[in-house]
Amino acid sequence: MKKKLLFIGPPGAGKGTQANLFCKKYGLVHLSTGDLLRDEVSSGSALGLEASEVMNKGELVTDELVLSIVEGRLVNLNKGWLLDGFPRNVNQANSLCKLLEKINQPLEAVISIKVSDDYLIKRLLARGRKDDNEEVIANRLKIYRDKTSPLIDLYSKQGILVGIDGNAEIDVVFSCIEKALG
Ligand code: B4P
Repeated sequence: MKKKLLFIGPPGAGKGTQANLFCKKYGLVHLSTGDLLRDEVSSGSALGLEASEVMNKGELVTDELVLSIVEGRLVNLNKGWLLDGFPRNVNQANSLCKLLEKINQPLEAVISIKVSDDYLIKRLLARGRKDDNEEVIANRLKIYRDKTSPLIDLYSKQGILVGIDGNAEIDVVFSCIEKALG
């Protein structure tokens, strides 16, 4: 089973859902930049306050902030890790590449979870987080298309990308991911 992983997909694709299941079953460390940022917001810190305003509009927080959060956590993880929601643009992908080279832990696979827009919107509205309303979802989808989706091509060219149909039930999607990484 591959153990240095990245899950990529539009908002609501189920990255967090699948990453949680996968890390529990296979003992990997789950690094979700969304969760880490929400923890920062809950702590009430100045950084959290700044991040909260950006996240509530569906924008990406600054690369510097996200990188500082990820960098410290990736070092000394030898058992395996799963990046969920990071990188989200080419600059973050380049920084990740340099960081992984430095710590000599190359990415083994990238799972790209694909879900139709109708279904994404339905799921996010049903979840109802602060950034899950129609206007903000539309902005998040646009940012995904403009900034994040070019990474699919980048990882595909490196030969480590696997596309997964994320429209199905959670356990069906999970089985497909297990097969792809086995
Ligand atoms: P994230 O926390 O990464 O959230 P997400 O993309 O909206 O959700 P995800 O795809 O993980 O969906 P989930 O499993 O929860 O990002 C939030 C914000 O943080 C961003 O907008 C940005 O502002 C900021 N941010 C994060 N990372 C950043 C970075 N690197 N750089 C800059 N900014 C960053 O699933 C969604 C819902 O669908 C759930 O309710 C789930 O139960 C349901 N669901 C999942 N799979 C399903 C299935 N197969 N069938 C039915 N329902 C399903």
